[in-house]
Parts: sequence; C-alpha cells; structure tokens
Amino acid sequence: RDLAAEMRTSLEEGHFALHYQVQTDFERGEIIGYEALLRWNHPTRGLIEPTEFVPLAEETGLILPLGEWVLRSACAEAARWDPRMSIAVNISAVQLGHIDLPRLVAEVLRDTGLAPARLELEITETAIIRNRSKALRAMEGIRALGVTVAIDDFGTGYSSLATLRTFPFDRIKLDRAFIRDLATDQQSLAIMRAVLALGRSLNIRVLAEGVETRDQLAVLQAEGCTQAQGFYFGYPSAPAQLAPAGAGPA
Ligand code: G
Ligand code: G
Ligand code: MN
Ligand code: NA
Repeated sequence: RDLAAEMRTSLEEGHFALHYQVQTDFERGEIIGYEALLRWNHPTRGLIEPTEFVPLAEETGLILPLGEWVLRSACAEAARWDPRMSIAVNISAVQLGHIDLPRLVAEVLRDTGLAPARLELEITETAIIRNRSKALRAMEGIRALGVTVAIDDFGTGYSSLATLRTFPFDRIKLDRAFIRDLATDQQSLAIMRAVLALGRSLNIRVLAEGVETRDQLAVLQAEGCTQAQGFYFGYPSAPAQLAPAGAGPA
C-alpha cells in the first residue's frame, strides 16, 4: 500500500484530527492557551503520531494542504474558546518556503474570526535554516498581522544563537531534552539558566517543554521560569476532553 496516497485520501475523508495540549503560566496559575498537535486516525492502523507521517507529507508536498487544514481547524476551534486563550500551531519548513504564509494566515484569521494576537506559530530552527531569506520575510509578514512566532525545540538545532539574533521571535520553547533531567543533572540546569538569562536580556519569553514532574516544576520555579507545557499539566487531548461540552477550554 502507498502511505502517501492513503494520507491524501484521509485528508479528503476527514481522518486527520487535532489534539490540544495546555500551556500554563504557573506563576500566575493560569492557562495561557493550547498547542494543536496533529493526529492521523488511520482507518485500519489506528492513531498515528506525526513523527511517523509528517516527513513523508513534507517530501510529497501533501504538507501544504494538510498544514492549511491544521491552521484552519485550530483557528476555528480556538475562536470558540475563552478569548484569553491562545492557540499555537506548528508550521513545517516546507510551508515556510513554498507558500505565501502571511497571506494564508490572514485569510484563515478572517474566515474564522480569530483575533490575530491569539494565534502563535511554532517554527523550528531547522525550518529556518533550510531557507533563511524566505523564512525571514514570512516571519515579518506574519508578525505584521499581529500574530506571534515561537522558536520550537530550542537548543536542538544547530545555530540557536545566530537564529535568535536575526529572527524576530516572541517566545522560546526550550526543548524537553533540557527539562528531562533538570532535577538531577547540573548540565541541564546550567543550560536552562543560560536560556532564561538569554530570554530576559533579549526580552523574549521562555516556555519549558516536556515538564512531567513536580520536581522539574520546582526547579523551574526556583530559577524564575514562569511558563511551561508537559504531561504534568496535561496530555494532548481531543477538544471535547478539554472542558465541559460546548464551553471549550476556560
Ligand atoms: O504530538 P507529538 O509529540 O507526537 O508531535 C511530534 C512532532 O510532530 C513534534 O515535533 C511536533 O512539532 C510535530 N507536529 C505536531 N503537529 C504538527 C502539525 O500540525 N504540523 C507540523 N508540521 N508538525 C506537527
Ligand atoms: O516539537 P513539539 O514541541 O511541537 O512536540 C510536541 C510533542 O511533545 C507532542 O508530540 C507531545 O505529545 C510531546 N509532549 C508533550 N508534553 C510532553 C511531556 O511532558 N513529555 C514527553 N516526553 N513528551 C511530551
Ligand atoms: Mn511545537
Ligand atoms: Na518542541
């Protein structure tokens, strides 16, 4: 069987879904918003994670219609939530390089009625490095709309600091690799501190990814980090599981 063809059919037949994971400001004790995470409800193989199909979707170009579906669905869903909640959407390198992303984003915001400030796009360093000049233009266009941009998986790419100097990011998402051993490993702690200091001096917020335990949270708190995401706060779930029916997350 041809996985690429199956993906195309699944997109037409509505077998893709979004799960949402909470992002918290634990200092204020508030939910900031949710990250939309793509899932494939394969007709025979069950739920498939994006790491298994996003690379193929990128190779075949299907990521363009699929990514547009993700953006539209996530914005339409968030438009029904408490207006204080933001929505974060992952953007692939291919989307950044092959389409007029600011135009698409503007169109989706208009169609869904979502306030631009409630949308954040997550971009990895790898995505930027593949096509620097296009990425820069796309980011400037996106931010001109009032949409914010986060650098995803920070610290795992290969030119973190140069990227921060050139590109106008609103948020750093510190990769979960640095959070995992935070409570026991001095190296992880040192890197986390350095990234927090970097964020403070560049005036960019830092969100810790992959927080799973109370001990990790305690270290983050002690170091002055205020925002996090991870299983400790909530697993990615279908919108219906996030809050009482109809109300959306609040
Ligand atoms: O949700 P999960 O942990 O399985 O996600 C695995 C990877 O897939 C992460 O790197 C995440 O950024 C990526 N991913 C999840 N949803 C999307 C999406 O809608 N578009 C793109 N391009 N990547 C996504
Ligand atoms: O690369 P990105 O940050 O977009 O990836 C998000 C992915 O991280 C999702 O697939 C999600 O399932 C996963 N994730 C979210 N929280 C945690 C966590 O606390 N621990 C681990 N191991 N993975 C997490
Ligand atoms: Mn992400
Ligand atoms: Na990430």
